[in-house]
Order: sequence, then structure tokens, then C-alpha cells
Amino acid sequence: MSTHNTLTQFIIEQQRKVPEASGDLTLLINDIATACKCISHTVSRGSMTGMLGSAGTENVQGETQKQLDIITNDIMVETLEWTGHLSGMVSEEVDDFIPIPEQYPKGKYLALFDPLDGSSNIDINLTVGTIFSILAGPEGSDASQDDFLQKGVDQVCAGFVLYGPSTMMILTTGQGVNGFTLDQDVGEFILTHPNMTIPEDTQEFSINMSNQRFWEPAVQQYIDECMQGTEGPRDKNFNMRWVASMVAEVYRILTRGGVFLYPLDSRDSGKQGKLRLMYEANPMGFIVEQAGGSCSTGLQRILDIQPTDIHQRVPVILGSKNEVNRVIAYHQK
Ligand code: P6P
Repeated sequence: MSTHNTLTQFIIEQQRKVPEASGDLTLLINDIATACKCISHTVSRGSMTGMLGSAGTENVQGETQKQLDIITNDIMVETLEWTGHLSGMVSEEVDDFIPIPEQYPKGKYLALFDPLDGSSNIDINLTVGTIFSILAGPEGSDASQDDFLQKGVDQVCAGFVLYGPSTMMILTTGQGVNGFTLDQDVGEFILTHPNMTIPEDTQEFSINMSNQRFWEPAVQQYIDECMQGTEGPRDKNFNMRWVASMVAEVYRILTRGGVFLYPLDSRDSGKQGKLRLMYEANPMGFIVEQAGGSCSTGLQRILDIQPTDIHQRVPVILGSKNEVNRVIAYHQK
């Protein structure tokens, strides 16, 4: 294995392009990589650990927590809280924001994460992942809840780690998107997918079809036309994929294009959708846009949304630019 294309080297070389960089973000990304290596090891042991199945508790979303939701959350918090790079954290699995314990120095960043996205798949051994977003925080002092309520356009860094046949980190700091594969023997992430880009067109959509009767008309029309294939107005056939793991869907879109939709659902009038803005839609939106794709609610660019709550939800339509724009156009009719 060459040692000249590791994640560590890559982010240090990115840091050198920013004269005023202190190196804190480089160290923070490395700390996140360490946490995700631990998570990769834990989830790869599957039922041998006795950690599969429900924890018998619910998270702030009202969703039943898997034991591994809690375990992976603890790995993220315990790996990051002492580093001196953060002034606070937000996790899907914790109701309030997570302050840095007083015995540790406070840093200039905020970390927001879904420690185990797609965890409903963990018991059936399908790909799951960790999604993270980094914002600038109050330098050297404790964060308040309001410090986290920043638009997605203000993210400093975003990424996700896939725990699949291989463990991969997909990362952006605003200079494009790069993919790294974990060399399990050496314990290093290796740059294997430089400058990932999303094709502007696609013939593949991802949506949970069982919710079709609850979708907004614009999404009904878009999917109906895809299903008509060459016999309809699109004059081409479409394929469908649904893994029920956003990290897997987004990675597939980064590798071959596609459009992912988790739209508003008439049953959830007060919830604005299923996916969470701060640690799912915003980081994935940053990555998708940096790869040349688009990310919208159908009515608004997701990265422009002014957050009002750290756990708020949004409808999400992301992926190949021309398909997302078509769905947006149907919303405007
Ligand atoms: P459904 C996983 O729980 C998640 O948050 C996303 O990763 C995934 O895209 C979606 O929910 C799956 O939702 O309704 O198909 O189970």
C-alpha cells in the first residue's frame, strides 16, 4: 500500500492551501475518522457482540432506538469531546445539544451527526453509515443551542462513512468531493475516489413507493412519468432502487447518478418530512452540490433553509441536477 494517498495526507495538503488554517479542522477530521473506524469494527462484528436489536428506548424523533444507535453515539461523543476542537455537539440520538465537559478545552467547531444512519437495516446486515456536519462555533467557549442553528451553506465540512462491503469515507470541505476506502490491515483511509461528480441526467430514482398515496401532487406526477417509461412523456425507461439507508443511496448517486426523494407525507402534516435537516439533509446536500448535483425541498434549496430547531425535519429531493430541477418545476406549477 502506498502511504502517499491517505486521508491524513490529503487533508493536510488541503489545509496547506488555506494560509490562515490552524490545523484544527485537519485534526478534527482525523478524530472523526478514528471514531468511524471504531464504529466500523463494532458493526462488522454483527450478532457476535450481542448488540443487535432494539434498545427498548425511543429517541427524540420518537423512533425506537437500536442498541447500536446508542453505542455508536457514545463512540462519537467519547472520541470527540476531549479533543479541544469542539465547543458542542448535536446527535440524532440525543434530545438536547451535547456540551463539552468542563474538564476539557473548548474548540472552534461544532459537530452534528447521525451516528448510525439506516440502523433499521443493521439487523438484516445491509449497509449503514455515519453522517457528520461541521460548523464554526463560538471559539474557546461553550456553545448554546442557538449556535447550531446555522444554514447549510455555512457548513465548514461534511461527510459520511459507509459501513458496507467496504468501509468508505466520503468528504467535502468545499473543494469538491473525495472518497476514501479503509484499508483494514493498515487502519488508514486511502484515497480511492478523487473528485467524485454526479451526472446531470439519470434513469434511476430512489423513493419508498409504499408511501405513494401520501405524496404531494408534484412528486406523484414525477414518479408516475418515470414509471410510464418510453410509453410516457419522459420517453425513456427508469430503474428504481430503495435501500432504506440514505448513506447507501447517496453513495450510489455519487458513483452513477440518480435522484433520491423523501418527500412530504400527508400523514405528517406537522413534521415536514422524515429526514432531519441538520445532520442528514444539510451534510448530504453540501456533498451532492459539491459533486455537481442539486438538493431541494421541491420549493427551496435545502442549504438556504434557516434552521429553527436542531432536530427539525425537511422533505428531501437530491441528486442529478436535471432531474431535481424537473421535480422543482412540477412544484412550481
Ligand atoms: P423508510 C433511515 O432510517 C432513514 O433515516 C434514511 O437513511 C433512509 O433513507 C430513510 O430513513 C428510510 O425510510 O421510510 O423507507 O424506512
